[in-house]
Amino acid sequence: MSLQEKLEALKHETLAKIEETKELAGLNQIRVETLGKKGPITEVLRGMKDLSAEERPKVGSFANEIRDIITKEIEAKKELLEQLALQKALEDETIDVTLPGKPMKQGTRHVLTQIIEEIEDIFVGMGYEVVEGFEVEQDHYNFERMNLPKDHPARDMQDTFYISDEILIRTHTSPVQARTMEKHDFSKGALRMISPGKVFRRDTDDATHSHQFHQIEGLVIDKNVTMADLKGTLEEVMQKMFGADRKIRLRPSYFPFTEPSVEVDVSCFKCGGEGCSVCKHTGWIEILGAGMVHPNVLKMSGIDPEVYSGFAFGLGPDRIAMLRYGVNDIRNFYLNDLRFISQFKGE
Ligand code: FA5
Repeated sequence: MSLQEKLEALKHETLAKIEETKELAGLNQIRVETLGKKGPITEVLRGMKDLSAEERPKVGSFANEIRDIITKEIEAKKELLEQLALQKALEDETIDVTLPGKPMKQGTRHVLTQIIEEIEDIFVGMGYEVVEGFEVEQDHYNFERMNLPKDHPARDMQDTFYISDEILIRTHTSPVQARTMEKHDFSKGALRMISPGKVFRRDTDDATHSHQFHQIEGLVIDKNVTMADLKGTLEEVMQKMFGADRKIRLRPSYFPFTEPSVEVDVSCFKCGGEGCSVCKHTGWIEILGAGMVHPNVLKMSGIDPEVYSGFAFGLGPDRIAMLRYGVNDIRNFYLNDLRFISQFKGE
């Protein structure tokens, strides 16, 4: 077989292979095998040195022609295969927008968070600052600075989880009072703050007591603050929370950190004061503890009780949530039972 015949046969064989191949990888292999350095065309071109001067240019240009034809065919096939691959990928990724969607369940904020945020909004609207305290607290701030020295019998009112002799998990949010008072710069004006958070007591859990619950502390210190300010402020807050017709009443009470101390009742929002199961037929609901800040507490925070006075209060959002939604067991708030929690959708 002459060189030309060999080249002609090679062309037919290669074009048939190109035609047949369906993969880019296979096409590349054909290119390497046919046109590569060890391929048959290179071999033919190498063998030209043995040809006569007359034949050499003819065979040379024929070999080049065949190489060009094969190269073009490979390029064309490559483009075709690439297009087919793209088309297939597009088909595979097609999204059927008419398929029904999967419904997503929307979560809600916990009912206690909702109540706390609602109370925060009311106080912020009245010019109060929201302050964070520590859940792990020193005995010093939780008790001593609240006028409850180590041997004070009123410590029994709040059974305490101690971590060491000096460290505990706070039994109320009142330590935030002391921490805020000692930092406040009164030359810049009055101190008005609330502080919401978790508190802990070694109470036995029952329907109305939990070893972990929430409180919102409130504190106002300025010149000439009186009991009337306390009453007016709390009445306004209760009306914003429970309706414009609400009234409050103060009953004498005892807290070591306030003098005088009061227990605050709000007229029943369910029956309007006539008596029902929510207010245990008294017409009133006990809602928080409060009082005028004890002079000892002011002194211990570096504030002169002859110049400044103030009021403080502590309310329990868990109890408020129970009253408002008719929840008869406080433990429901802490069980993470979605059947219970998801009833409170919030706004
Ligand atoms: C106090 O803790 C005072 N620090 C409140 C205070 C602050 C008075 C500032 C004066 C001035 P008391 O122990 O009464 O007070 O608790 C306050 C509120 O927390 C109660 O009215 C009640 O709503 C709630 N509370 C108390 N113990 C529990 C409990 N085990 N579970 C749920 N809520 C409770």
